[in-house]
Amino acid sequence: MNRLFVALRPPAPVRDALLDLMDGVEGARWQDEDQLHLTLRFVGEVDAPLANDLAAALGGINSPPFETELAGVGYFQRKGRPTALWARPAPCAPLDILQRKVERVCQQIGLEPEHRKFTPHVTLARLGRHAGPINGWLAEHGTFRTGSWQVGEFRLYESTLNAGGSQYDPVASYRLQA
Ligand code: 3AM
Repeated sequence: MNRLFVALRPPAPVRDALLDLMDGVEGARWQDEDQLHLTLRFVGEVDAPLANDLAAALGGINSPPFETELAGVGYFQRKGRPTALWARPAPCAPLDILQRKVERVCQQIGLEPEHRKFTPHVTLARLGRHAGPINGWLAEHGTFRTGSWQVGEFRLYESTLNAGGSQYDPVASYRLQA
């Protein structure tokens, strides 16, 4: 079985800007540079034939390159407790269109539809039960903005769960073309 997801990989200068945000919350498990990504679709565990179908079907997506930027930070919470810190893209119609194309392909090959609303973000940290307060961090980085970059490809990633965190390995890249 392969645990897969489809994502964008921010370019190096953007990753550097994200790494600069990774301080100031006690107990936060900050992501490593090589973990940084913007998930378009979490696929989950699929067997090898389905993984191959997905890899091939993603190659059929036709979408032009587009510009995007990250603007703002925030957090996810569960039962009133913050669980993750993230940076989010500014509203970006081409990003939403690409996400919908990826979703359509996933359904065409037989995956269950993703019903949760697409909330584009780049996870910066996971927060356990004993993490410190995040209000200061949120206030400090409220005006975070990367400047825009061109998205020229998206990737299929394999996720491996290790004791120390998740390892994300790109298994295929798909060039966006006008
Ligand atoms: O893009 P982020 O870092 O927010 O949390 C996992 C990570 O999200 C998420 O998929 C991304 C790559 O692993 N993920 C893991 N299990 C998931 C699940 N069961 C999940 N997303 C939705 N459902």
